[in-house]
Amino acid sequence: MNSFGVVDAVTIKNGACTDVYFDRTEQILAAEGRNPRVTMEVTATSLPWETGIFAGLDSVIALLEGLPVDVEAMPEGTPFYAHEPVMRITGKYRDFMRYETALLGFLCHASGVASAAAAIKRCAGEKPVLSFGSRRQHPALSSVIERSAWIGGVDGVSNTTAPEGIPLSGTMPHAYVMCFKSPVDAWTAFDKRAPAEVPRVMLCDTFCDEKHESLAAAEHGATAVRLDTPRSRRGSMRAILEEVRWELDLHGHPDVGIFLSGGVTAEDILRYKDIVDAFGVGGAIAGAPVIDFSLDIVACDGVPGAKRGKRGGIKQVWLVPDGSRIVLPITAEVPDGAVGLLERFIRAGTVLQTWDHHDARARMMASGGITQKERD
Ligand code: PCP
Repeated sequence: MNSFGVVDAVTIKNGACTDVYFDRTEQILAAEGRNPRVTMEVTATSLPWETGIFAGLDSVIALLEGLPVDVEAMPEGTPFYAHEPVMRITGKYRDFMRYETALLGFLCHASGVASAAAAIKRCAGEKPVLSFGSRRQHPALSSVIERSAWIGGVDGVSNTTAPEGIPLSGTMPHAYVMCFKSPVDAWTAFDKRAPAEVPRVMLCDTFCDEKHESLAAAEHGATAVRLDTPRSRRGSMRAILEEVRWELDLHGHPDVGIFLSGGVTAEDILRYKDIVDAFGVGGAIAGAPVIDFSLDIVACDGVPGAKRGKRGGIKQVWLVPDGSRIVLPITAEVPDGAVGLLERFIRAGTVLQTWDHHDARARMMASGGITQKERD
């Protein structure tokens, strides 16, 4: 454990980051000489949206590599539905049981962020969505959050620890503007000093009315104005946005875009996307509800069966040529032309596939991603 309260990677890899009931179970099973060969599947029985986007597999593979287990899973970026197994692990139970806590944590969190990002991006359509929310979670999770948001389809992220190749976005905080005598001084200095490739998105709500600050920013080099209007001032955000757009157009700045941030939700995006050019989304992505995955035995010493509430037997999720999906026992006949979504990633502890977050994002994009907005 380091000084920030972060459990280190070695502790996780050793299986020491676990729930105490696994310690007790392990000891008693060993004393009783029990260690059945099991297959366990990861499923969610309900989702925050009709579809989820699977993420976090990279960490699970790193966790299980070297253990005497086989692992099949959906590749990262694959959409999934409730009751579909997204992963299965086969091996002697005591050889991997204590990793359940960490592996579910990896999948529940990353898939929750990726699913929220995909749902929000679907609402925004062609309008860019940027992940601004790493500050809403423990900083040790920043890279995971940005990676998952990228897999879910956001157009850029703000945290500098994001994995390689993910575009970084963000220009200035309110504190920057307050370091100058006036917003105009702040924008002018930014325009003068910031690298040429950084968009001139000027923050326009620090002291004054959004309309007047936006006009001033447009006259001092802004390519877009960012409105982060405090909740206490948002009588009607729609009216503020329309007024800013009107005045910018009236004064010869139709090309200056409007960027909205500050507590933006999927509903806000649907409400304002006709007038807003890009969105910065924090908590609605970084603080997304986790996917409620569980890991359950579905076969024990060759006998199919599961606990109450779960479906027994080893399964495959088939994508059939008409685009529909079906979950069948692994022993069932393969539907004509169907492709199995669970692929082998580990055989007897050896990792068989490599990929990265860009591959996962491409898979999500090609699949069509989230298929329905938030359920009621
Ligand atoms: C931060 C940033 C975005 C916010 C966070 C996104 O705002 O400017 O607008 O997170 P959210 O969607 O959860 O609100 P502030 O914390 O107000 O920081 P600053 O004034 O420095 O921009």
